[in-house]
Amino acid sequence: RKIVAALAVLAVSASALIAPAHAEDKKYTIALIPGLTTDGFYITMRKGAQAAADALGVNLVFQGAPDFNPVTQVPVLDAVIAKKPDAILIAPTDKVQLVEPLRKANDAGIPVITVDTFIGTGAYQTGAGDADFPLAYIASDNVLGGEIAARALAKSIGDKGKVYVSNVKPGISTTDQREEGFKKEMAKHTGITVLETQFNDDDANKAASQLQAVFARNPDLVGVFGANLFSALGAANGVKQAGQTGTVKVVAFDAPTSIVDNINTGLVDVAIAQHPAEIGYYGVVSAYAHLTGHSIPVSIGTGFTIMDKSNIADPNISKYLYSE
Ligand code: T6T
Repeated sequence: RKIVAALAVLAVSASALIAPAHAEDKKYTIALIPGLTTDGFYITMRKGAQAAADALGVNLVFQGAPDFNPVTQVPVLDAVIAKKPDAILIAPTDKVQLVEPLRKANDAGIPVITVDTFIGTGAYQTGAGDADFPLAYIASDNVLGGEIAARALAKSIGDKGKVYVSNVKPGISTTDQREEGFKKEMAKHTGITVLETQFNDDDANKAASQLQAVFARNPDLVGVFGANLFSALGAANGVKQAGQTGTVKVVAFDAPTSIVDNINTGLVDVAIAQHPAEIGYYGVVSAYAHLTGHSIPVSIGTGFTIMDKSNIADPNISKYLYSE
């Protein structure tokens, strides 16, 4: 009996010895839930995530809703949680409304990392508040992005006149922060008046009609900041439809391929490209590092590339245009 017991001990210790090697070999499944599926920003993020997944031998699942809306994103999240992936990367579509749905993932033992947008205040792993449970936040510095946009717009309008922000809707961390940074910087430009923000629900057509309505009320409007891809495309189209190309200056956040034409024709002065592929890549790398027992940074800041007429033809700049 002693021999049997000794063999059992040996077997247990041998399996303990080889267990870590097996853990490293495990094929992890990481889910990426974008803000919406039909947006070049998230399509590009997916490419970066896939590149990292291929390099690490991870199975990447990309599942999202067709519009940027917590009402459609939460059921997608629930479906993903039910499949028990090893980790979830998500761009939450609302700072508050995604807290409880994401806590379900966390309670089920699925590590959560947010990409692009955050929940709560975005300060994670602090032990404070009820939305600090995600392990990490990987994104652009959106307050800084708003400041960059304000400086670019101020420069293109000669530091004076009326402008406004075309934005998505309140409650989205990224676009709220861009507006905050924009207004903070514009407060230093005393010759510039920032009119009331127009919210378009991520609908470019709505952003275009709003531009025309604001222009009708303010014929001395000189500029607009489109705070994300659809806000910017829509505002630019509104400027074109109002026959104000070059007179009403447009600074665009995000860089879909169509921005190239808009820059070349002078409809858009400056586009601020984010680096969504970088966000996706480091999202997967962070999740993998965590799953394989390594500590990860609680926040990773990714870069911007500023595009205008002078540099848009340079391949080192145009490589940051989003995929479609
Ligand atoms: O600007 C990006 C993203 O950063 C934001 O959170 C939502 O809008 C975009 O996806 C662009 O449409």
